[in-house]
Amino acid sequence: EPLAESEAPQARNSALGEDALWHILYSLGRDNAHPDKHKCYWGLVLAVRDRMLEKWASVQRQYYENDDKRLYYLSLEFLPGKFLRENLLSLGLESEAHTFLRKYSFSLDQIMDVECEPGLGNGGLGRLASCYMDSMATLGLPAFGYGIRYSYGLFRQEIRNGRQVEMPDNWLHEGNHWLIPRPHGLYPIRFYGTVHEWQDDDGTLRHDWRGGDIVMAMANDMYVPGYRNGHVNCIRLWEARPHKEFVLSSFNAGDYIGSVQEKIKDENISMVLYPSDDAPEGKTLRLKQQYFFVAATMRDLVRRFKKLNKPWDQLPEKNVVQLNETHPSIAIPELMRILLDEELICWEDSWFICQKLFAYTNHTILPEALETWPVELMERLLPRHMQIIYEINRRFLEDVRLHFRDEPDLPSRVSLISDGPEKVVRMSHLAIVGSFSINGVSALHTQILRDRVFHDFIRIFPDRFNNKTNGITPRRWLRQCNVSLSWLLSEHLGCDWVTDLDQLERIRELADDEEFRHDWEQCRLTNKKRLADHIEKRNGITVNPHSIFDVQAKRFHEYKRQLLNVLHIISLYNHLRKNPEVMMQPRTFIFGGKAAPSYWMAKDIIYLINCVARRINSDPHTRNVLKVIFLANYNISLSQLLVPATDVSEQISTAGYEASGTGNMKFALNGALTIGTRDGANIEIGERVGQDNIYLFGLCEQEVLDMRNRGYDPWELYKNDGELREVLDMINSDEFTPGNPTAFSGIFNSLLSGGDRFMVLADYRAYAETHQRIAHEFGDRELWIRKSILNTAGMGFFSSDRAVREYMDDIWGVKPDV
Ligand code: DL6
Repeated sequence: EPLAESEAPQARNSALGEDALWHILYSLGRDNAHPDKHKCYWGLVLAVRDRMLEKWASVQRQYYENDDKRLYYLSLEFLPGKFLRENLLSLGLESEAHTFLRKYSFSLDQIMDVECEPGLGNGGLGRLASCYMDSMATLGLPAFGYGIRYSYGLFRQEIRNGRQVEMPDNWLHEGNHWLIPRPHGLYPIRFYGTVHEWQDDDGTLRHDWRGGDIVMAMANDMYVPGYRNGHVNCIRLWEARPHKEFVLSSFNAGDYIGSVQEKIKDENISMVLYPSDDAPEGKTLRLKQQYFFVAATMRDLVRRFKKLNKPWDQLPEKNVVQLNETHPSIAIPELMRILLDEELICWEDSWFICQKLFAYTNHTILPEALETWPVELMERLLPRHMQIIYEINRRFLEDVRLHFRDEPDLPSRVSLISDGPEKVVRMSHLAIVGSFSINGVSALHTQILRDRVFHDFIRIFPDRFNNKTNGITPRRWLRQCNVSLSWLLSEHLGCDWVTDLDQLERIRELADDEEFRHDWEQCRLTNKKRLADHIEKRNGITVNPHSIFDVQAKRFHEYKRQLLNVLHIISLYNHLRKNPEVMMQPRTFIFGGKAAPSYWMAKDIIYLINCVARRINSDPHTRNVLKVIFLANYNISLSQLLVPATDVSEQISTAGYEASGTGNMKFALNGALTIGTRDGANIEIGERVGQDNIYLFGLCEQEVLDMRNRGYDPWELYKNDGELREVLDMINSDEFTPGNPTAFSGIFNSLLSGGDRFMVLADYRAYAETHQRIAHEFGDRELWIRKSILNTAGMGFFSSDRAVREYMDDIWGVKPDV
């Protein structure tokens, strides 16, 4: 906790470079006479960190002094991307850093290579958490992020012989000075054990959870500076530490290895991030991770609250907890346990406090992604929590029966516990019942939650549901990743757009200015050349920077339909081979993304793309006009390179399946044109950038439902569309895998005999026709650049500053402290 004002140290006023040299010698213990790029990097990190820590300490002090309401943002995942450039930018230290580096003949780009990117998330949900932390700091909110300091982040993807191979991501192998470990204040976290009942003096039945295993939670703090406002917040990531260094009994009994294994078992909890974002694996270790980080976080919240000496009913007046998905929803029974069993508050008051404290964001409607935990596992691992969940459920269902007397089936539909062959706790129901706000992440997604997924709950809690369309931070996703465009924008608008993205509207009128369009195109070309160089280095393939850069970069999942994209590429290839004389707009199709290691279909789709790429890129008849690139190990850094260089952004999920998408926002903000379905936030992007400046195609959500209800037969499409049939027959033969005709039979069958769950074939024709239009319009440079400008101009709404302001005003009730 921060020092009192009088004890606070003076802010540093030496030059950044001097401090970096000082740290190289005194903190790193290395000779600082002729620092190489590693030393320069680490020295700079420590010098920048000093400056953040000073600000952080004073901000923390301020929170206490001003008696601020605090926001706790609980997320099992964060994907911050690399820190150095971002922090320099936010703190206004970029030019000082350049001056220092120039002295030793390095560029910032060069030393950024030294930094390891923390992959502490799977994709959209984790990246959203990081964008929101950036906006919270920029808006000066008293906010705290909480998560897990995984030793191994999401796996590193390699492509070998066209297939994805997963390699461990040991991101901490060189240490990481952005993270400050706090080994002195550890919390004990209990698992298993038993519940004892006792009676207090009033005869009230009380509970006490005892025994079991104890694992220690140690904080590691990661700092998040606001953009040039002197505000610094922190994300606290918990690391599991052994309760005792060694189990003394086994150690003394001569079982040295056994005692070390106990220690390792405890540390396992924070060892690795689960690599699936849409199909929870239901493993004990995962539930342990969830409870571990939530229990430590609630300890921190309660500790800070107790310092204020306020009555318990003021807990929700001084704090609010946002649950990022259901992963942290065990926080609800955990707080109940603390209030009931430790603070001896009665059920009614405890429940009142809980329901006013928690808010829940839903990020998915895929039925397989809605989290459940077997009752049997919960009873063993968290016996007291299971009792509390039963009691929450009993009281809730009693209420439901009372208010909906003529709907006898309703209680079982909304119950927190589902009856089936295996009884499970439905975590989304727990989160809904225990929260005062439940939000979806785009207008369509929230509507689907209302109409279908949580329809019953809307009637029970009509006021709890609301929409908060996602947003992205303009600092990383424009100012940092697209330097040339940022300069052009600042030249015409001034610099305020960085924190007030609606200002971009003002470039609308410049779309008619020929000189501005010319400059715009030059910026885009610079970015495309940079990406082309990267592709040449990484993949050894030359691409034409004047071709259409068509990018689909995101997790691999059947609903995201990378398959639709590759089917269309094959049909273009066939067309070119059959009509060598036609002039076709040169196109470069670029893919990036990881598949969950156990998701075989997604991995087969990666293999298909790579096999198609190998074939097309080596065909002398087509390779000047058509290229297919798979960029391995898609992560935030790669995304920062791709986003500003993209002409066409592929957002082609089956309508009704993508909750929002945020990649769609990043590309459009940087002037890419979207080809997309009427899904997630694509719809709202279309409304903002104008329907003439986006290529929406295919079935809408209602049409998907109707078509399925009517009976959808993909074989009909196969029979009637010759071009499509030819493509499908090719993947069902050894065309792309010579000698192995069954390599893609799984894919072929899923599309035809398997019923094409994600309506790939149903949308194929509309997709192909839309691409034809795109190729044609890309050739009209004036038209295309105008559309590109109008995309950027219309994207102000999708700033995460806007989204966080909405959360702040409508849900959290916290105020900026600046
Ligand atoms: O809200 C962030 C992001 C959305 O933009 C994506 O559409 C959605 O798929 C993603 N959801 C998840 C689900 N994770 N779990 N569970 O990552 O959230």
